[in-house]
Amino acid sequence: PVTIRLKDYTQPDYWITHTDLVIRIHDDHTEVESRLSIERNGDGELPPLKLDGVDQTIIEMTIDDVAVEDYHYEHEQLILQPSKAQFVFRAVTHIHPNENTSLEGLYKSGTMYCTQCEAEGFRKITFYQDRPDVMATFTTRIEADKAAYPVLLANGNPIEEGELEGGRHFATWHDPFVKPAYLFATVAGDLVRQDDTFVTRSGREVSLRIFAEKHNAHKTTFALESLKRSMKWDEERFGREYDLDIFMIVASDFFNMGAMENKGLNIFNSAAVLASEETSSDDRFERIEAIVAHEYFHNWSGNRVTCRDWFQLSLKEGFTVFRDGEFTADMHDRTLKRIKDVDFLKNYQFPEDNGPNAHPVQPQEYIEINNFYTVTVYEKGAEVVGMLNTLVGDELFRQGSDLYFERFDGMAVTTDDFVACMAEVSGQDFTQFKRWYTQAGTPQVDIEQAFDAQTNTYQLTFKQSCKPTPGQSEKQPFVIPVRMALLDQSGQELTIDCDGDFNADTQVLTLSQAETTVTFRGLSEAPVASLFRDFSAPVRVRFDRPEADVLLLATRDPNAFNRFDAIQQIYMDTILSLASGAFDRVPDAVNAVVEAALNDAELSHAIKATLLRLPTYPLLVDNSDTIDAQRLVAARDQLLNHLAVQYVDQWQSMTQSLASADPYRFDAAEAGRRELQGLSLQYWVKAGSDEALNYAEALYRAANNQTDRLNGLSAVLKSDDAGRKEALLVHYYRQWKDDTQMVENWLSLQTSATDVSVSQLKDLMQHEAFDLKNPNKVRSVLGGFAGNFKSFHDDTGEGYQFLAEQVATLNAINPQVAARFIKPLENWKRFSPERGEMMKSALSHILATEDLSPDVLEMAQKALA
Ligand code: B3K
Ligand code: ZN
Repeated sequence: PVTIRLKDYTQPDYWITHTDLVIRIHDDHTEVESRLSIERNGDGELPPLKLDGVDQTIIEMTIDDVAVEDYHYEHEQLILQPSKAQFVFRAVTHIHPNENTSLEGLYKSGTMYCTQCEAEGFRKITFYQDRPDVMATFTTRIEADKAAYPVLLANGNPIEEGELEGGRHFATWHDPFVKPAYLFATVAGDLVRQDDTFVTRSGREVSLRIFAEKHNAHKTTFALESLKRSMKWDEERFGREYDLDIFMIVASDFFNMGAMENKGLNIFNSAAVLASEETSSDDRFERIEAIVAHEYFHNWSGNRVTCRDWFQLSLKEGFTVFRDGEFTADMHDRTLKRIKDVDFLKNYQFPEDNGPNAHPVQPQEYIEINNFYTVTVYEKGAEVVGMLNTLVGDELFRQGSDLYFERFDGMAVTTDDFVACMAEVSGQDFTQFKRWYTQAGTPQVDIEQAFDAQTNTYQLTFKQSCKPTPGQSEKQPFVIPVRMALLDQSGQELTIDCDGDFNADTQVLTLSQAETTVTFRGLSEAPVASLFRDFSAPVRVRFDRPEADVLLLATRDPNAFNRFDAIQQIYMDTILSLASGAFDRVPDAVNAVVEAALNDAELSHAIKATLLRLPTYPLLVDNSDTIDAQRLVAARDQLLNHLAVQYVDQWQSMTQSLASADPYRFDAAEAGRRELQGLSLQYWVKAGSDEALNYAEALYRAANNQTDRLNGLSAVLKSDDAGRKEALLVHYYRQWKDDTQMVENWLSLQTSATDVSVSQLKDLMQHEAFDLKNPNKVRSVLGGFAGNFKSFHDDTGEGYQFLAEQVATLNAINPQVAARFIKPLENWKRFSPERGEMMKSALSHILATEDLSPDVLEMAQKALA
């Protein structure tokens, strides 16, 4: 396999200005006829034309209607020599969607045909310059049997439809907006649809349609409502209006990721779009709303303005994640959204940045681009955009965004172009800031404080450093915005007067040196610094300070995010100290913060739940040097038990008082109530009474919505009552076996919410509900298991080998999905040597597999390096 490098980027030799496709679907093959209007880029001698193409049988090729005889095919490219600078290349090829288990290109999902082209799937449909800087208008005609595939869709606006011989029919779509091939989509199926309309702010009426196979058809309303909210919000917050006459979403049961922003025709993983209160938990509702918004927002940040090359992926993904985050914050609860996002970042991105696959937000090289749709490119990328927002302020950020969309509309550009717009509107120089795009690794900020009662001054010294990452041994200092306050002993914010680079309007102190000392004046007593409020920069902070300071923040910081952060720090230190043997019991400080949270009448239910939840295993692993996995499990359990027993009366009364018989409503307040009830119930059950278990079972059985049902069921699954667990799982499957999303949940509950052994996993994979060709099912079982810290890291280590075997099998079916399951093994160096060896040997097993795809090869090689 070849390594592609950013520094080798050159423009293509030819442009494709218009792409005309006819796709003829037949049962045993699909015929694709393409007419590409091609133009030389530049002048001088005509270079060869190189078109990407894989898994196609060539039937016919012409240039300006003359048959092409002279061509060759190497390294997955068709190479031919044009004799003119402008011509029409026509190709007729055959492909086999029914055999396409990679779910990339055109493939069969259940009863329908659909496509996935990002990043490089279009080359599986027709020969093309399959790169994002080649942008064309598209006309797509699709033909299929009318009875089996009554619905025929493609990008753009519908322009014609009609009957054909032999019971077939066709539809033609035209997309007037230039786009790269990765945004192409087409769908043929027997689909049910739900319609609506949206009137844009300039008064254009847009038809909205959501399509699903019949078995999924009753679950589209919530996504449609989410779509309308997204369209309105993007007009108001970012001034972005929709452009085509129609916007469509199609739900597919077989899908490699969450969803895809194809122009005017988004295709979604069913699990990321279909919702009903009976089958979707509150978390799922929120996630669906966010994904619908995310894909819709791509219409501007991604489609109208796209990426020059795949190294610029974060240009669209980081920015769009930032945009969908703002949307969710506006729709629900800003602090809660921030807490969840940061938790996600620390759980997934920090470990990535701290492991063998660490890469910059703008990677410098790749073998398989699909491996770079990572939490670094997406979530850290969004943090980087967020820091730009923090540095320029909301108003200038909006101006910069407007400038970006205007200046680059219809173009394929770079992250530099984006930052340049922010620099231009603000007059700030972001040269140093751009290191966030090019340097991998999470910076660490070490902080020291000193108070001088003589001069009434307080000093903070910040030292930043960043550990080496693969290929980058030296790091230059980052620009780090520190949103901050100084608190007095009652938690009141003091006025800041200092000699640092401090912006009084935004309360942001900006660090740009390796070491910075800031002196704060006019303080009669030592303040407590509340730093990195709302997580103003994606850094690790080390600040050894008196326990009293941390307790003040954990109980009184008016910034709820920092309060959460301080409590998490206390939980984390406690668990790690219990695991290492430094503590033999839970310290009083924990009781103090838990009691403060439990008794705080001002807190919303949702925030209270976040304050009472213990840090997850990935976070604990990421914060310790070497891990003895089972001691960590015991330590976390010890704290959980302690809290369960110590506050059992509160857990019981909270569980009972938070019950509600009202009809289900999904909104921030109700979701928060259910979340806190679920958490209290878990603690209550953990304290060990039958009364609690009976309550959990009753909650499950009486539930009229999936959140309550899962709250009850998860509490039971965490208990030792094997008979009850089994009974509820059998009941669940009987009740819901015809509902795809519910079956996926059922699979993942058994692998993630309770202890599970490899032999149980093997049985589960033999169950009628399982299908190795279906990524959602695979994720439910393997993903659930790999995230089940206690079971995955059990003493035998057989889970590692089992996962490796599955990766080897999946490699031949769906390389993209297979490669994702290498991640759970990649941080083997952080575990105790014996365990690390077992994980490593599983990785070696993967690497020894025959016919490894580039996807799996790249990930396994890196993990072992
Ligand atoms: N852009 C797609 C992801 C494509 C992944 C290709 N392996 C979804 C999204 O980020 O919106
Ligand atoms: Zn995206």
